[in-house]
Amino acid sequence: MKLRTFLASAVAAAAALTVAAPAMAQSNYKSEYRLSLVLGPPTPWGMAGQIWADLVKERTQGRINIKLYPGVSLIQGDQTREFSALRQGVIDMAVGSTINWSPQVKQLNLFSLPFLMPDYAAVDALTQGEVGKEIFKTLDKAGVVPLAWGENGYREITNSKRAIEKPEDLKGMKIRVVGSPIFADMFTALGANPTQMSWADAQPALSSGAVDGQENPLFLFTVLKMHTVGQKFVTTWGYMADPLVFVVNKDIWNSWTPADQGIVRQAAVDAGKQEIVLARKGLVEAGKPLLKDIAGMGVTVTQLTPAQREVFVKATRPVYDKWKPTIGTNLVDMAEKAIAARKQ
Ligand code: X2X
Repeated sequence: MKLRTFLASAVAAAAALTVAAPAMAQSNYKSEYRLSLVLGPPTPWGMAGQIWADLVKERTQGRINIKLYPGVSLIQGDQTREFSALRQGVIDMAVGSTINWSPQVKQLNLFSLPFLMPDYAAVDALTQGEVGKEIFKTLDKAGVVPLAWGENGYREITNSKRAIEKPEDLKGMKIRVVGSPIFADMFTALGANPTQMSWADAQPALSSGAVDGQENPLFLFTVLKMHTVGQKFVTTWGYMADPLVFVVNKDIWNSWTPADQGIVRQAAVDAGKQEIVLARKGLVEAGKPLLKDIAGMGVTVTQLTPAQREVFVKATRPVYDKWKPTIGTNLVDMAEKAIAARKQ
């Protein structure tokens, strides 16, 4: 009788364990995962986060619930601290620009080398090829889990003073630049007066005229109506494009079941693909409709001829050469080869 009771309770306990197992895997799940971004929806960058969050929620039946924190609000807008915060667990996950993480991961300055990537095929040759894999290994070593690539985009220069056709036109112009020192080097080489500040500080600085110009992908020009803060001149010079990277904090990643890890990874890949199409919208179609929209706002849009562009390439070449060993000579060589071999 006693034995039978014992066996029965043992069976019951085992049954309870089996039932409890999937629930237990989730009991260490957080009710909300905090996703950091600089730009929120409706920018392509913000949509990258939104699409990722939506796909994950749907495919995990709500087991993983991601909330967007645009404006890098988890770190009070200080975007150059995002990578450290991610590593430390202040941030659970992020869709971040290579520029903002470059102060901690110097290899990411690769994408900021002036005029390295002449076209979108060159960007893809890097992110979708061996170079992309190499950079993911570096990010993994640096303490985060990289999952997929997205795109902020080609950063074109805008200003309130004059049309820029040659480096001399930038002379003395106060230009807001982003957080990696390579940008200060480039704008100094071109004769401008670069001022490094966060995006949060850049917007009031543009409105008040504290700075004359800035550089960012052109969708941001239209979303923010930059012509209303005096940005009357746009030059498309395509000097660099910043990819976005979808990443998760390591402890958070390890707290998920392998099945859920697979879902989150695939959702990042899918979101990245969709977002890259959004980021290029208006810039890859014949006649570049986005440039027409901007011209329609009363803005002077200058598209450099190949010869004009070449003058900027030459003027910034010393910066390229200076940064190559810092980024890693082998990595830069690998990137140059991948670009030379790209399908156009
Ligand atoms: O600060 C910028 O210019 C932005 C929004 O493009 C980045 O975060 C790199």
